[in-house]
Amino acid sequence: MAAATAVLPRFNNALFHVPVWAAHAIPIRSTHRRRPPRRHASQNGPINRMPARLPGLLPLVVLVASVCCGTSVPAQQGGTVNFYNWSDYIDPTVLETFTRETGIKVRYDTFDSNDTLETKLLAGKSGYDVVVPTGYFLERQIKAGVFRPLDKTKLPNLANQWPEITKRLATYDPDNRYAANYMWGTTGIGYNVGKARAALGDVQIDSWDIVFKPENLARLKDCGVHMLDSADDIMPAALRYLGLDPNTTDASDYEKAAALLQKIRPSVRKFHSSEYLNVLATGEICFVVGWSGDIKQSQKRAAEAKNGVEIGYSIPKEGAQMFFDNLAIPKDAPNVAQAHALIDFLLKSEIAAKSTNYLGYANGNTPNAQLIKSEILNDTTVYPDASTMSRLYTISAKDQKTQRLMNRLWTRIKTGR
Ligand code: N2P
Repeated sequence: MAAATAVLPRFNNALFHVPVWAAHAIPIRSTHRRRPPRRHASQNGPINRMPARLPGLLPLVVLVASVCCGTSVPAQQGGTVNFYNWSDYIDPTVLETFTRETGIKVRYDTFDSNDTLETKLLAGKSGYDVVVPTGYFLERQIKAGVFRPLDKTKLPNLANQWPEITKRLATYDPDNRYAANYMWGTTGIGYNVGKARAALGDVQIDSWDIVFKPENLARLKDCGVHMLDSADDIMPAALRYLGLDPNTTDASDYEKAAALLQKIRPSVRKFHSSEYLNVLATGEICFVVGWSGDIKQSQKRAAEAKNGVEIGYSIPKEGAQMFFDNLAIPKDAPNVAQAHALIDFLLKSEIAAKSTNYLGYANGNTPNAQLIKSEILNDTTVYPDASTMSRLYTISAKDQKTQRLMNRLWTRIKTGR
């Protein structure tokens, strides 16, 4: 179908266009919604997500899918796909629908750190068929030869990908040979509106000042501060705050960022990259430097619990990291056909939109105004407008020496030494 595009009035930069064909797409309605079991990297173990079989409905589902959406329906393949994804990064009904439509079972494991994924990929024989590295990790993992090129003939839904995002991804994966974007987001500030106001007074939480001025973060210490356990997210934020290049390779810049982080270290209760989603929602912590969609999910969870907790997410005005998380197939993946089937499924317009609606992250497809909830599409902290976009920076793969220095400093910061 012709991908004529119309510019949404608010998205007045070259990046944001919404396709006219979106008007023809019909969203899939899930019959039930339940929360994914919370799994941390430490609890990993395969989950067999084969749903109850619905043989009588299957032909109908296939027929509806092929009539309504104009996308190809994968053949009934069967088999298994081993999917290793970030925690809190899937709507479980998406995997159930995939299995129902394709007969392919999904064994699903999660991680909450690129380093964990990288260790497995570099060791080889991970047993995974689809993995989700962030752009700058993808870049060096491609160089290390750990992925198999995508067979694009098996991925018709690549046509749905947003050319602007594909282009950005190509800075990590030249010619987009190895990966397709799944979701993208930002690293910013999540906060409990009431508790933050009580601690800080009526100030706008729109600056890294709240994090990096020790006297500010100290005010939040008692209600609970978490920070991502990710040097690749926190170090660049500190560099940017100091007016330095978040991609610097100058060792003395990293020393300066580390010195800044040491000063706020006493106010951080925990460095952890997935626990905050839950404890921010319950009110056990009041502040986090975390990932946009996880904080959005926390917000939703608190609202659903009607526990009086209101969560805000802010992209600090000094600028924040924009990251791209991507679907790729390890070179030694045991189930290559099933891996392609899963990737293609995740790129379907209605499935990607469903994921975004559930996760609060923007996806790699051209935004579809008919399928993505308007409150998400109009949320400039999820789909940034031109002025927000101009403040976002991206990270590129570091040379080994810089990466080692950063990791060494990070360990020192975390242990408070
Ligand atoms: C999902 C976190 C993904 C963002 N929980 C990290 N790149």
